[in-house]
Formats: sequence, C-alpha cells, structure tokens
Amino acid sequence: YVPETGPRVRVNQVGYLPSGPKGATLVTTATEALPWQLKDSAGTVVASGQTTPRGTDQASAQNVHTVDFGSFTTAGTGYTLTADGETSHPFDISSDVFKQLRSDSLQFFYAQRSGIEIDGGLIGAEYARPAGHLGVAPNKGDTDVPCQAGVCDYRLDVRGGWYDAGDHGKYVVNGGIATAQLLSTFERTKTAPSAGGGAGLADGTLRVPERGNGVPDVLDEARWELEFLLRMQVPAGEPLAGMAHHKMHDANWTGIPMAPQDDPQQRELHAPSTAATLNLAATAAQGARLFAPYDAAFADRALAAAKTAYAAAEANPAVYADPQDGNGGGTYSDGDVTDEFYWAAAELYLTTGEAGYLADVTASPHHTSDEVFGLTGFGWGSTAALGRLDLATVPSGLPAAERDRLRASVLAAADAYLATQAGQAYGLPMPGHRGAYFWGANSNILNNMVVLATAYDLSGAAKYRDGTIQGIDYVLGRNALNQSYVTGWGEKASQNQHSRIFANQADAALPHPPAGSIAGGANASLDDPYAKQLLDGCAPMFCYVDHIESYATNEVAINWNSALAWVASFLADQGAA
Ligand code: 9MR
Repeated sequence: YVPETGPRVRVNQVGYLPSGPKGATLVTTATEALPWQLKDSAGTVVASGQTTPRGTDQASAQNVHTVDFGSFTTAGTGYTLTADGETSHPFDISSDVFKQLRSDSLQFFYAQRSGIEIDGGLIGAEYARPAGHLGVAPNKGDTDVPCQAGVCDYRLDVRGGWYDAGDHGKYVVNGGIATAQLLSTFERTKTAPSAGGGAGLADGTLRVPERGNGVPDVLDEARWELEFLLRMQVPAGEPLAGMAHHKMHDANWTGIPMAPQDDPQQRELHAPSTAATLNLAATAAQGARLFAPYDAAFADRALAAAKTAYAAAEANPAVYADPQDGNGGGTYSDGDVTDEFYWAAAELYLTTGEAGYLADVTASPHHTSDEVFGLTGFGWGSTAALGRLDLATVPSGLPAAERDRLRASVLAAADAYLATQAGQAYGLPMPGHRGAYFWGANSNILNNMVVLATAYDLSGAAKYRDGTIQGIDYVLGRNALNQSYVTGWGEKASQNQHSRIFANQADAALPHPPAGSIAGGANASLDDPYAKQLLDGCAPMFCYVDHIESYATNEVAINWNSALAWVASFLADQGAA
C-alpha cells in the first residue's frame, strides 16, 4: 500500500504567523543543498534561499531537507513554496491564521454533548440532532442507570456530559483531563501576558447555547462535563461513598453509524475507581475556583464534592479499574494513581490554600520528579503534569523559592522539548522512534506544546513561543503523509474519523466530523484490524489512515481535542500580540 502524499514540499497547509517561525520539509533523493523559492499568489518570487540537508528522518525513513523562510514576514494568502521541481500546497501568512481554530476546536465539545438537543442553527444544520440518552425509547438511560451485575444495587441519574470519542461511552478518567484542559484554556488568560486578558474567550465568542449568559463560553462548555462528573459520585450512605464510578457505557459495542438517540443498548455504571475519584476531585476543585465569580452556589457544590472525593480516594487508595473490562466501552485502566493523587492535591491546594493539601503535594514523588514531563508527553493516564503546570502558573501561597523551582522545572522540560524538536526534520516536539508513535499521540505532541507555551507564558523567552508555533505545522500538514489531522483545516485534511455520529464514510446522508476535530494520528502499534491489514510494516509517521474503521489511528476524542483547543487558543493569542 502506497498512500498518495502529493507534492514533496511539505508545509503547514493552513499558514504561518507573520511574526513566527516558518519552516517546511522537502522529501528528496538529493544529498546536497537545493535552491528554494517562495512565491506569492501571483506566482512572483518573493523570497529564496538554500535548503538544509537533514539526512534520513527516523520517524518517516525519508531522506529530507528543511527550508527556513522565517525572515519573510509579509502577510498574504495563496503563497507556495517550490524546491526540487515540486510546489507545495498553498498557505497563508496572517496574524489571524489560528483565530478560528480556537473556536472550531472548542465547538467539537458541543457536537459531542449527550443529553441535549444539538442546535443546527449554532453549528450547522447537518449537525442538528435530538437529545440522546435521556431515557426516551429506544434509548435506555442515562437518567436512571443501574450498575453492572454485582457492582452496586442503586441507580444513578448520570445524564449529560460529552460522548468520549467515536463511541457513546462516558468515562470519568478521560472526562477529567478534557475538562481540566478546557478550564486551563480559560485559566491561562488570567496569568499569561500574551492572552490579552481573555478577550478571545469572552462570553459570546463560541457557538454554544449558553452564549450571552454572562459566563465565558469555554467555562459553560466545561461545566457541561463537570456536572456529569459530579453525578458519577457514589451517594452518601452507599458502599464506597464519595468515590466516583469509573465509567458508564453500553453493555455491548454498537456498530457504525449509530445516532445517540437511536442507541438501544442497556447503559451500565461500572465499579468506582481511585483514578476516577481523583479525576473528579481535581477537576471539581479547579472548576470551583474558576466558577466562584460567576456562580458561587455551583462553586461551593463542586468544591464540597472535590473534598469528599479526595477523602474517599485517600481511604481507598488502590481501587483500580479492571483492564479486562472492555466490552461495550474502553477500559481507561491505570495501575498507578500516584500522579492522579498529586494532581488532585495540587488543585485542592490552589483552590483552598489549605495546609493539608499542600503537605500532600510536597510529599508526592511527582513534586520533584523530572519524569512528570516525559519526552512523549502527558495524557489521561499520566496527569502529574496538570498539577505541576497549575502550581507553576496559578497564584498561590507557595513560598517564592518553591514556586520558582516549579517554574524552572517547566522551563527545563520545555528546553528538552526544544532539543527534541531541533532533531526532527518535520519540526515536531516528539522523538522519532517507533515508541513515540502510539494511540492518540497527536494529543501528546500537542501536550508537549502546552508545556512549551507555558514556558513562554512564564518567561517571555521567544524560543518557547517559536517552538509552540512551529509544532502546529506537523498537525496541519507538515508531515510524511502531507496530511492535516484537523478536519476542515488544510488542503488535505482528515475527515473520515471513527465516529458513530459523524459517519459520512459509512452513510453519505451523515456529516463528516465538524471542522476542528483532530484525529488520534499515526500509531506504529497498528492496534486495529483495518490499519493492521493496510499498513503493516509502515515507518512510524506513515502509520495512519483516514478511514472510519481505523479507530486506533483515526478516532476523535475529547482529550485529544482539549489539547488542540488549549494550543489553538495560545496560538490565536500570538496573532493578536
Ligand atoms: O485514548 C486511549 C488510548 O490511550 C488507549 O491506548 C486506547 C486503548 O485502551 O484507548 C483509547 O481510548 C479510547 C477509549 O478506550 C474508548 N473510547 C475511544 C477512545 C479513543 O480511541
């Protein structure tokens, strides 16, 4: 199988900021430097230079050169880059280039909402649908959901939240990081000098039904999930009271397509887990401090739930989700929850200032470990970075020396990501070995950019801003496949992601995923049968196919879009700066 990869000059197919770095990658057999030309939309050469030969790129196994045209800063549309007889896809140079990526990437969450009618007037008529999973036939749930046999003898109303991904499951573990990243997208605007005070995220800037209610829309969106997470808490008086159920989903997998309102499967609560409980504690604590100015009663309710959850996790510190419990939904199992403890303690400390939580923060191995920022990035199963980043950025009573040490750790991690990036001819902050290309790794790449961007927010050092801006090139088409992984963004963009809702490839009457939906990305482990039969033997960066059946390379997921949203919001701010 040889994929069609288009012109051998690989660029960010969307565009570049006038004030940012501009890089491209040329695939060629040449080993000596070659001339390149940048042309405007009229075909006039506006800049030129020589490529830099880079030898064999580890992740793609291609012989490549890089092109640096960063000194060209004139805004315009329809530029192309020519080298070695090949001309790139067209791209823009514009300070507005990432503005709508912020709102598109956040709109994905509204499209994934459960338990509410989706308003086509807000996000496009093709996305309109009735509310799903409110107990209206043929749905069974989510307003009165029993436990799996033997797990509990009560029922819970766990309506709402977001569907996790291409399935209709709702998982507290993965809901946690996604909610935290939306909350942090907003919280960053309170401390980051380049965030313009949050004007880009003000009430009325997103296409959500709550727009105009006086609350920034990104907080409205995060609350939709937070309310669901709160409902997943075990009620007082029951065994394991205060813990959170790990997940709820269909008893059996459904096929594709399947509209939420048509799902006939029984919905079931699965056993509580310590990891889920700490996800609830962390996000409810963070939500409490951010909602306090807008809705004090909700903030109080969230904080009380967070405290109860944390205490329950301390009393039940090693209740792990069953790694075999994967029928009808994913497992999100995690055998190490020390990082979730650190994250939850950090959020509770930042919200309350209480000494007990600070003691737990400082006693955690994650408070000093460099591994919090591993080279392949953080994610749903490794959440210590979420705590560390917030301790470094959110104002608190931490002693200055301690806060400075944490800030220095963010900068040191960012320096390591810059060093990785410098070694990648496609410019991404991810190592090139096979092990760095795993299920959902596009989000880990983006999460490394979150660390780079936070280093810029903390230090003002341009190298971190440049690293973040350059990193998005990979996501938007500067890669071995010449493929943008974000629907609607770029000449050749993913559009057939694995989704039961946006299943156009399975049924032409259905829409593609909405613009701003990111695919999981290249996965050298080929963890689904479709990818396995098609791509066996692929070099890591080629292990991707834009086909609806390839859930291990091409699904949508809330934790992947939350990483994109955080980064897109940062990038939109850099255009305004
Ligand atoms: O994102 C998850 C990835 O890290 C795991 O390797 C994979 C297999 O356990 O599961 C992914 O999460 C999926 C979840 O289990 C079910 N909904 C879809 C998620 C994205 O593929």
